[in-house]
Parts: sequence; structure tokens; C-alpha cells
Amino acid sequence: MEYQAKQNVIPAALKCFQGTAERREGTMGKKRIAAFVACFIFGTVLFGTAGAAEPLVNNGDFEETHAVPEKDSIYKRMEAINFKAESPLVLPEGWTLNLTNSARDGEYRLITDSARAQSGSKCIYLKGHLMTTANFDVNAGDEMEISLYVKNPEKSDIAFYFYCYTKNEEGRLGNIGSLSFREATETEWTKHTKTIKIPEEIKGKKLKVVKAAITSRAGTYVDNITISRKKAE
Ligand SMILES: [Ca+2]
Repeated sequence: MEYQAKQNVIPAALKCFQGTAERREGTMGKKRIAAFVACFIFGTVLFGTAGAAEPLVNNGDFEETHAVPEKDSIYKRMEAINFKAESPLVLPEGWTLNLTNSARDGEYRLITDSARAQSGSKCIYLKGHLMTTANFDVNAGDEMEISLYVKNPEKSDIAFYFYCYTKNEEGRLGNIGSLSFREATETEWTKHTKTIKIPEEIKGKKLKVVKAAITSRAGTYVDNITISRKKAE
């Protein structure tokens, strides 16, 4: 009897607790909104005077995607270097594979599973290079803040690159090298951040344009890349 009585007591106690929790959430919700508004006002005041870091790339969380048409030449390039990907190839909007010889025997997969993604419902597996389709004009002194999430159950690697270009008078781009950093991966999603300051020159040539890219030699899961730029004063 004593045991039964306890059993009846517990759900009642739980109900009471749940009620408190819900009420707390209600209060928390209001507090959160107030905090958000305060942050927004503070942020506007702060960045209004100090020069905001503006996002450079969109869709770094890989949520927007498109299937590449069957006749696209990218399939032939993948075949030529034995690069593995599902068919049809589904790429994140604003990103494409860089299928150079160094990506030989590489692999790319789009994973659609919110339980496996770091943000939203999508992340990618990459052994090779994924780069932005857009070029970005830069100026010496610009500070590029990069963050990305990487994960691999096995020891692996990730590198972030800015492919760097100069521009001649006709507006033609010439590759002059790259700016990069490399990190080891962890077994759980781990955020890596870095700031890269844009130099005036590379190899004696003016740096005018960059393209962003991520690379893994051993293969890794990647999600939620942000790149923002604080313009030089
Ligand atoms: Ca995502």
C-alpha cells in the first residue's frame, strides 16, 4: 500500500513540476525577448560607430541546395579524377567542387539528416575541395573572420583557404597564391575560428579578389561556415 501511495504521489509531484517549468518558460520567453531587444539596440549603437563585420558568404550552413543537371561538364571532370559523389550531384547554393588533380580519388556527399547536421538539416562530407562560386573584392587591411564546424569519428583534417587573385587593367584575374589555415578534427562537432587579415600584396602582386574554399585530405564532415569581413578603416 505504501508503495502504491508513493506511485500516486510522484505523478502529482511531476505535474506540479511541469507546471512550474512551463510557467518558467513563459517568463523566460519574455526575458529572452527583452534581452534580444536590448542586444539589438546595444549592437546598433556599438556597430553603428565601430564598423560592423558584414557576412561575406551566404548559405554556409548548406541548407539551400540544387541538383546539378545531368549534362553538366562537372560529371566528366569528376570521372576524370575518380571523384566519388551521388548522382545527381546536389550542391549547396553558392558553392561548387574544385576538381583539381589534388582532389583525385576524393568524395563529396550531402547529408540530409537533422540528427547528423550541426545546423538545420544538412551538412556535407568532403574529401577534396569545395569553393564559393562567387569572387569577393577585398582591400588590404580587411579582417576576415572565419568560423566553421567540423567533425569526424576518425582523425582527420580540415583546411580553410582564400584563393587569392590579382586583377589587371582589363579586369582579368591572375592567381597569386592563397591564405589558409589547417586544423585537426574532433570526434564531435567542434567550432574552429580564425581571423585572416588581407595583405596588400602576395608575391609582389596586389591582392584584389578572393574566393573561399574548404579542403580535407582525409575526408571530414563540415557544416555552418561563416565568413564575415570587417573592412579596413
Ligand atoms: Ca547545416
